[in-house]
Amino acid sequence: MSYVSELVLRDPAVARARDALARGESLTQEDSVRLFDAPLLELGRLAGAFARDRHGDRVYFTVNRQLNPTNVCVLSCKFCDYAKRPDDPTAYTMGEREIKAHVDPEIHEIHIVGGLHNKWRFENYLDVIRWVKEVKPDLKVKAFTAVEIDFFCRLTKHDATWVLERLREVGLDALPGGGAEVFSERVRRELFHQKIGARRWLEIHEIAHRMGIPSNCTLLYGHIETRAERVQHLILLRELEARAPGFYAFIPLAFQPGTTGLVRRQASAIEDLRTIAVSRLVFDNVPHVKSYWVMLGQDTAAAAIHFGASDLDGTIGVEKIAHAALARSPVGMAEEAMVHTIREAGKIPVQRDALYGVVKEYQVEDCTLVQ
Ligand code: V47
Ligand code: SF4
Repeated sequence: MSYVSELVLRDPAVARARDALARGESLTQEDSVRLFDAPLLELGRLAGAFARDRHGDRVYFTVNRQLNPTNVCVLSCKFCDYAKRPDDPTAYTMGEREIKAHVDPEIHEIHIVGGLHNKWRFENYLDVIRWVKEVKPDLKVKAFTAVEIDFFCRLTKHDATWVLERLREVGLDALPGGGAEVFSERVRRELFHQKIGARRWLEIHEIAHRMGIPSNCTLLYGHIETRAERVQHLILLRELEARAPGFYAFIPLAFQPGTTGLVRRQASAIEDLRTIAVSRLVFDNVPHVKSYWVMLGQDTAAAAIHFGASDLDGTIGVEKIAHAALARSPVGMAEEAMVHTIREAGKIPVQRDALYGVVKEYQVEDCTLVQ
């Protein structure tokens, strides 16, 4: 017996998805694309039930910091407002003191990503992890996307296994999910033709998983991609997880138009909720779908808890990538606000570290802290 199989649904496409999932079958490309047009609340009920079958009423978050050591980048992806050329007056590169100051003693995860610096060597990137670990040796480090790992391979002329081993030696625990964008050659050619494509991104995460390094994965949506391309992306990730398990969470990243001129406005909140729900149902073997409040905004991120999301990411501190693209969400959220948001959705907040180790499960009385 499961929440999914018990659901009474009217819409034929959502009911079909329920029946397939209840039989333990994954959704096909065609059925998944059709779900985007299903009645919103029926779709949400099915995705919510699916998440509940996996996690009960628990919704996870972490007290973390994002560390972006440099915005200097040798690439120029068309959707990116964050990266700067080395001579740009707003280009920055952090030093040891600034990096160490970022490591708040309260945090349980640090998420490190940044640009592909024209002058840095692999050693500079290793130093970033070393310095973080010097301040807090037990801190869980989620660092460097597959795009950065591929860049390190080219810098060092070594393969990804060698690069990942060196990073693990200095304290890497997991890879973040960035840099995947959309696994569509059409979109890649148009928006980020200098960057690695689907094959290399998937290869690096597969190598990491086989080495016992877990990771996350993302989709950048709400620009020029089609819904069919979103679904294709989810299916490729689902196939990788089946071949070489190791993903913790899938994070749909809502494109922030910023100053790029790629689209006139951001995907609507309804489209965000549909994308979260379809992701939960299609990518049936990933433990969590994250509702990333920085890009969704706090209200949509909270609503997504009823559309299959089981993780709210973290408190973050200062976020730079989405805010360079003019995201209107606050730059950080307090632990109390996270707890409050999850409880308001009728769920149990669980604070985790980067490896989903439980730091604290909040009881009802813990929430009296919160107004
Ligand atoms: O790789 C860049 C994307 C990613 C924009 O692994 C943009 O837990 C929206 O990957 N609008 C970085 N997105 C963020 C990321 C992430 C975030 C939170 C948690 C995790 C995780 C990973 O942001 C980049 C790129 O795909 N990005 N510009 C933009 N204007
Ligand atoms: Fe550089 Fe990443 Fe921005 Fe592309 S998305 S320009 S690789 S920082």
